[in-house]
Amino acid sequence: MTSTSTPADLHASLRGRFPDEVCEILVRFAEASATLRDALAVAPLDGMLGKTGDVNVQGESTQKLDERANVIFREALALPTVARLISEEEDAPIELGNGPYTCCFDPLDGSSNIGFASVGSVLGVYEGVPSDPFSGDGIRGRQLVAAAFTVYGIPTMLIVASKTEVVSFAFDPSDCVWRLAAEKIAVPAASYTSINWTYHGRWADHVVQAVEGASDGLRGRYSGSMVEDILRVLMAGGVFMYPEDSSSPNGKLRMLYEVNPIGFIMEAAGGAASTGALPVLDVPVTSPHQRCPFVAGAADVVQRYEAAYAAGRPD
Ligand code: AHM
Repeated sequence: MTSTSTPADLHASLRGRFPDEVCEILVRFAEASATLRDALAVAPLDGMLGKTGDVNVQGESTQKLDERANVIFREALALPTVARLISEEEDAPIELGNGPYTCCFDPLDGSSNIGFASVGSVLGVYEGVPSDPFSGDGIRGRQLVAAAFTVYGIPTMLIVASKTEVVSFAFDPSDCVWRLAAEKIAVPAASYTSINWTYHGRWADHVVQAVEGASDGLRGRYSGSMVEDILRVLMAGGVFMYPEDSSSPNGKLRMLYEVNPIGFIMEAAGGAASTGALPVLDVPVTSPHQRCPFVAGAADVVQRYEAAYAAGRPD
């Protein structure tokens, strides 16, 4: 379904699906995404491609656009209803106040593709996070009340999920607004398998069996930007996998602002998201940048992965 959408209409499309305060957070995320889209579009012309020379808390070289994106989202999401922000680009949580929500974001996902291919942004909105978030049992993905991600490609897409529904918006550059593109998105039957096969030699035997079992009969597509690969899985069916390997024993992707928001969106679209052993949304997160293995997509394919993983796993 297509309909016109002004910024107010974006808010109206989200109202009814979310409390007003969550709508406001999601609208801010959409507006910040539009700002970042503009910056990405002219980056080859204005000296914004390339590295800063700094290394972030993950040990990765920071690019100029990573820093720019972080500032854009940090400023946009600093609302009175938000108690803290947790960003991939910040060492520690940014404490803001006593609001009910904790916003976790990856300002620029797929950094290695900046200037070459699609990149994106990811947001998770958590509720009920204690004032000392990583004490005790930590945070769980089940505390998410909303999640969203943007893919800066052609088209530029915004995907937004509540616990029960996934909707998409496309950015219309002719008048710079987000227009409703699709409602009630459901992961279709599997088509594509999305994984970095060059890591095959680093996988344990049970991971090899699980990856090959899940991929059986599917066609390979992998971009190096999770957001792009996840958008394909959501719209065209299949599975995205970033399992543990000998170089990354807990996988690469971070739970609070990558794995959990995407897992929440997959479950809301009727799919599934797993570490291989259990749903990602049930894993306790006890540090801001905690990682976990990640398999997300059509429920039957994820179940196939889990079954092969359990059967082959050493005791
Ligand atoms: P980033 O936060 O540095 O962009 O890393 C996350 C990205 C994902 O978008 C993508 O799925 C993955 O890293 C690709 O990693 P690899 O190059 O190991 O396949």
